[in-house]
Amino acid sequence: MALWFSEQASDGHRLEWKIQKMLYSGQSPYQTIEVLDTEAFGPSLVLDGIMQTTTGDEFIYHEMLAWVPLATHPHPERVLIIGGGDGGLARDVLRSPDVKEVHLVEIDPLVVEVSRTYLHRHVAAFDDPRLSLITADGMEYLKRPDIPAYDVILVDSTDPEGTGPGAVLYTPAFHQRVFSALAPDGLYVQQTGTPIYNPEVLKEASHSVAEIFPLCRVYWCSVPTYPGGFFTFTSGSKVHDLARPSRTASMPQGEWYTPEIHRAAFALPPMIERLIPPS
Ligand code: AAT
Repeated sequence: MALWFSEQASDGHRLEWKIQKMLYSGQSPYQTIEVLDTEAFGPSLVLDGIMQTTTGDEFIYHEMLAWVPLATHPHPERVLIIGGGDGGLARDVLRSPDVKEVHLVEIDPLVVEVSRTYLHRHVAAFDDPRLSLITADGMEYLKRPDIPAYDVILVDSTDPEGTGPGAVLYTPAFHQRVFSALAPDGLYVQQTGTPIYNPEVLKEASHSVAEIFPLCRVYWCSVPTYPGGFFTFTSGSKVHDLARPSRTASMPQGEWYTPEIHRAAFALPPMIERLIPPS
């Protein structure tokens, strides 16, 4: 009989994945970690029972989280990633021109180790000399007195619901720390989930970011892996408007991102506009 992994999207809706093989199962101090070889999308990382990234559709999320801000900032040389221990986001950040240095702050070294073993499509960045891996909680890292000013800060974290370590990254106190750690024309993006089922994550994060940053914009892409499909990112910027990018043509050739997709990503349905602050 076939084995299926099931994730509850809401009380009356769930997503199921046909599993070819359980590749890894373990427990870190922060979360349960599984790698499942799915029939649809290949090796995939599951944390605390929630599908985080798959080999088959990871490019949509990672290209959009990396390249929308990097095409907007005129000279993004130093980038901070919080979370993202699978390496997929760092890989795409390092594919962008101008990026000289990436600091990846991941709380859970076991996610990095397991990803390096099983998620071959994700992990090339760990061998790139421009990447520094720092094992720390993102909030605690930003409290360090000696950190440099970043051009771009990206949060690629687990969702804030539940008991996982991601919740702190959605608080106004964290957004204030991000603002302080950015250069005078720096910009910030964080994943804010699928508002079809979890509208409060986008609502609360976007209002918090808009209180602190002069510009707050929300954009989206479509990710089959995440329940609801319609997946959002919330950005805060000091100067540059992510909806009016200056360098889209210099981004690498991807599988999802294009200059037109970049601009189209800021067109939002009324049900989303109603949740977020006016821009
Ligand atoms: N690249 C897509 C994968 C993820 S996993 C998110 C990572 O964030 C995990 O490895 C987790 O350990 C790390 N993380 C969570 N909280 C913190 C924290 N406070 N500081 C540093 N790292 C943290 C994201 C998928 C998005 C899923 C959408 N549903």
